[in-house]
Amino acid sequence: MSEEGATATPTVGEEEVVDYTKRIVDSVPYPAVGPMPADLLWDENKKPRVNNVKDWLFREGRLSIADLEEILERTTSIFCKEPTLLQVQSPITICGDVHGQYYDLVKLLEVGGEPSETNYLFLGDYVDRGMFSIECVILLYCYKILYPETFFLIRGNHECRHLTEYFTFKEECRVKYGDEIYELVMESFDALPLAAVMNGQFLCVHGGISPSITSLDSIMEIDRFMEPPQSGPMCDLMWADPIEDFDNDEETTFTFNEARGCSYSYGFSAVCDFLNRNNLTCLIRAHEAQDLGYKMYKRNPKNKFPTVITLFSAPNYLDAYGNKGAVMRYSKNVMNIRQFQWQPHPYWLPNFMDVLTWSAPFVAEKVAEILLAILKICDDEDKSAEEKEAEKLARRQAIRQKVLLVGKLARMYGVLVHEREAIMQLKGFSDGHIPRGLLQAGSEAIHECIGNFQKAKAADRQNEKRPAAPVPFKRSTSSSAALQAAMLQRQNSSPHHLVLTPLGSTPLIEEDSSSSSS
Ligand SMILES: [Mn+2]
Repeated sequence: MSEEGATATPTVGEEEVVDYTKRIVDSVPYPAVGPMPADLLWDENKKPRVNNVKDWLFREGRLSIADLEEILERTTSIFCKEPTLLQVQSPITICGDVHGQYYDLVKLLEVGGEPSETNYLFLGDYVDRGMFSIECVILLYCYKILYPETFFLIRGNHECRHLTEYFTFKEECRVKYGDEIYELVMESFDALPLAAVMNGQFLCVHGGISPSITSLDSIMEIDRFMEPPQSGPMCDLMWADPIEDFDNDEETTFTFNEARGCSYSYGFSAVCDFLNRNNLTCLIRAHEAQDLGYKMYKRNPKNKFPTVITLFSAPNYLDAYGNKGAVMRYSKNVMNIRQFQWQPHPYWLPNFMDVLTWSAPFVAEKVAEILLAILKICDDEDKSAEEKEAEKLARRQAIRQKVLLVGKLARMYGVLVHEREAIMQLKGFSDGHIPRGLLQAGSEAIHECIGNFQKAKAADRQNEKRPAAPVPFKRSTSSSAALQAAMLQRQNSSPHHLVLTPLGSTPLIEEDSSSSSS
């Protein structure tokens, strides 16, 4: 694919023909070809040159399997040494769900500040749904290797085998790097911490609190090195949500979480109880898409500070929600929400489909059209045939039915061809199946299903649930020595005890819309 060796545009007579050795749309940059060269990736101290990595992945480049294995193994061993409940300090940028939106993650890092100069905490859900999940993992892990003491990642509900297999990440790994890399990523996920306390004041998790967690010590006691179970404290930290009527209902503590099909929904009173008991100001969590990228819940009457804040950092989630992304900056006791808009990204066919599979409906439409034409001819010729009247009628009837059927088929393929992208988006929402009857209902019905935030959210609702066919409650069967050592050590050691140093004064919230960028 070298552009240098291209010859002059060949001509036929006077007419110019397209030269396929040249770039047709030369404003689109060339993708990065081949694995990233080692000297571009590693510096002399064998640390990743993270800006090179960021650019290389941005240009759709890949790493060599060996380099990627090294990144994954080194990151896993760092995670293994971290406690289940991290202690992080401001100035810090806290981020919600990323969901494989690499081009938005690059934007997030611009908005949130240079990781060499500020601390970071990501609240999980790095993978699935978006088509650039492995790129997100690679970039975040490179930062982790570079800044292990200031750049932090905790586990979201998507960081597990069960969901990555049900959604897109496993297939993405298979297509881009192979199954062994997928397994190594899963082992790194098994080692991720589950929660963090920022400045001794804010509890940060992916989902929320749990009826089986009453103190911060009980988070530290969780043996986390495993595929997450379907219930219990570890599950709740990653899956729980605030109840729907959080701001008005002061009675409810915990109810079964219907929307997720597992874990709990927690009410204002449960949160206040937990915060007061543990001398905390606020619960910061992610896990739910927000139109503005964040949501502040009912304030604590004691300090007028929101009891819960949701952060969501995947703008225009699934290319359909039209939402903003947001991160939280916390510095010198001032909280500042920074919103950002979605960025354009390269196009992948759904489920990383190849172009031949994708174009099959075009071929089918044409074949159906040809069949239809032939059958019509047969039908016309039939009129002149000298057969008995009854036989004639029966044959006609049979042929008419075939014509009708093929005609219906042709119409369906027609809709498929013309509305293929909208349909692909819908299939992405509904586990690869097109809702029954939608193809025959035509274009308008299809576009009705892809609309604004509320409509997209409603269409996507079933994907918020924990997928059925639960995996057996299993301990990580890691081959990684670091992971095994960490598991053994945690089994044998008694939990650490936290010393909290509350800052005394109540932090301020600074509303900031000027930092919104396009
Ligand atoms: Mn989530």
